[in-house]
Formats: sequence, structure tokens, C-alpha cells
Amino acid sequence: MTKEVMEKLAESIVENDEDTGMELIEQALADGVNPVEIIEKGLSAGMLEVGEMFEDGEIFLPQVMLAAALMAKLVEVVQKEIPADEKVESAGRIVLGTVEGDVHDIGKNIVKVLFQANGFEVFDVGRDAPLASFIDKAKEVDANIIASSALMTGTMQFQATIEELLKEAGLRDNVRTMIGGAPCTDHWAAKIGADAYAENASEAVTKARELMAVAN
Ligand code: HCB
Repeated sequence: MTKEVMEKLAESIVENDEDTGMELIEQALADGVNPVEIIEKGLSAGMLEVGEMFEDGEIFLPQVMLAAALMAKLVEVVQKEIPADEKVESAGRIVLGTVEGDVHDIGKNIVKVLFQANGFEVFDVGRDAPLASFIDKAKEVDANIIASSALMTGTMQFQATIEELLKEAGLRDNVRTMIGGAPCTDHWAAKIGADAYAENASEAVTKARELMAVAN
């Protein structure tokens, strides 16, 4: 049943059908489906399908933009239902952003929601963020982790630049790094010397916790 609702929800993103999307979210929440599951198995799955259709030339950029706008709207509705972590003490300070030259921020924003829901303090430098802003913000807030997002093969190289800038600033021993975004892999993380790669937002939380445990 839940699987069917998730599939229909993904379809509502593909079809750009806001009313159905809203109805399905209400239904899923009323049925007690975990909001994170709604985002990852429903909405994100739909966005992934949109990406594949774009790659196959079945749809064009304006349709992708409409789907992205609907996705952002529906994520905002669902995120309100994610219970906030009640721990008073911060789980850690994370500087998060999409690297320079890259405007894709849907995934980054989902990661932010889950970090915050799990007690991390997030300092969001935004999208198309100058690389120096990651370092400057990390210095300013004494960050534990820098988590960067890159969605294009042409911009993922900037995740390597962040490693270099951290070293130049003398901060590499104090700040752990995490990378993510569709073209990134464990292999890429190892190649550029990042401390972790996360495939999705839930994994980003798990990896951030692991990095905090190593740091302490
Ligand atoms: Co865009 N785009 N796009 N796009 N776009 C991609 C990324 C392509 C792969 C599509 C394609 O051609 N096959 C492609 C990149 C090709 C490449 O380099 N290999 C591409 C291109 C080329 C472009 C433009 C250049 C198109 C143009 O203008 N001709 C242009 C880029 C302009 C620029 O950035 N300078 C462009 C524009 C757009 C928009 C504006 C229409 C829209 C973005 C809207 C927005 O983000 N506000 C868009 C979209 C939506 C996509 C696709 C279809 C979906 C991306 C997405 O939102 N996925 C994408 C196709 C694809 O990725 N296969 C396509 C859903 C989210 C939930 O997944 O992977 O982002 P995610 O995030 C996950 C995960 O990776 C992880 O957790 C998230 C949640 O689970 N994660 C992290 C993400 N960040 C993390 C950071 C961490 O530290 C840890 C985990």
C-alpha cells in the first residue's frame, strides 16, 4: 500500500500534478508513513525519473524546472512533519553548500532538513557558493564538518579545491569533509581526500555521526 502511494507520489512530480501530490502526502502522513520516507522514496524518486526523461530527450529544460519547483514546494510541506531532535546539545556544526558554478540545490536542501532534524547545526552557504565561502564560514563558526554538493561533472572538481583550500588555511586537521551529489562516488571521495561520501540524505546523517565520533 505504502509502496503504491510512493509510486503515485513520484508520478505526481513527473506529471507536475500539485493537487495529487498534496493529497498523496496528506494520505501518507495520515497513514503514519515516515516523512523522510515520503521525501526519499516518493518525491526524490520522481525527481530521479524526471532526470532520466531529460537525459533520454523525452522532456526539456522548462519541464525539469517545473518539476524542480514542485519538488521544492512539496519537500517544504513534508519537512514540517519531521520531528525535531529534542537533544539540547548540538550534534555538530556543519557548513553545507552547493559548489561554485552549480545551481542544483534540491538535494542539498533535503540533506539540510535531515541534518537539522537530527540535531546538527547547519550553516548553509547556498548554491553556486564561492569556494572560499565554505572555508570562511567553517572558520567563523568553528565547524566540525564541511559538506559539499555537486551535481555536474564540471563542478565536482571544486570539491577537490575545497580540500586544497582547507589545507592552505591550516584547517584540514580540524574539519572533516563530506561530499555528495549525483556524479559523486566513494571512489571520488577517496581520490580527492574527502573523509566521506553520502549517497542520500539519510546516509549523510549516518556519515556525519561517524565523522563526529572519529573527531571526538
Ligand atoms: Co540540471 N543537470 N542543469 N537542472 N538537473 C542534471 C544534474 C544533469 C545530470 C542532467 C543531464 O544532462 N543528464 C546535467 C549535468 C550533466 C553533467 O554534468 N554530468 C544537468 C545540466 C547539464 C544542467 C544545466 C547546465 C542545463 C542547461 O542549462 N543546459 C543547468 C545547470 C546550470 C548551473 O548549475 N550552472 C541545469 C539546471 C537545472 C534546473 C535549474 C532546471 C534544475 C535544478 C533546480 C534546483 O536544484 N533548484 C535541474 C535539475 C532538477 C536536474 C536533475 C534533473 C535533477 C537533480 C535533482 O534535483 N535530483 C539532474 C538529473 C540527475 O541528477 N540525474 C539534472 C534530485 C535530488 C533529490 O537528488 O542527487 O541532488 P540529488 O541529492 C541527493 C544525493 O545526491 C545526496 O542527498 C540528496 C538527497 O537524497 N546529496 C548529498 C546531495 N548533495 C549532497 C551533499 C552531501 O555532502 C551529501 C549528500
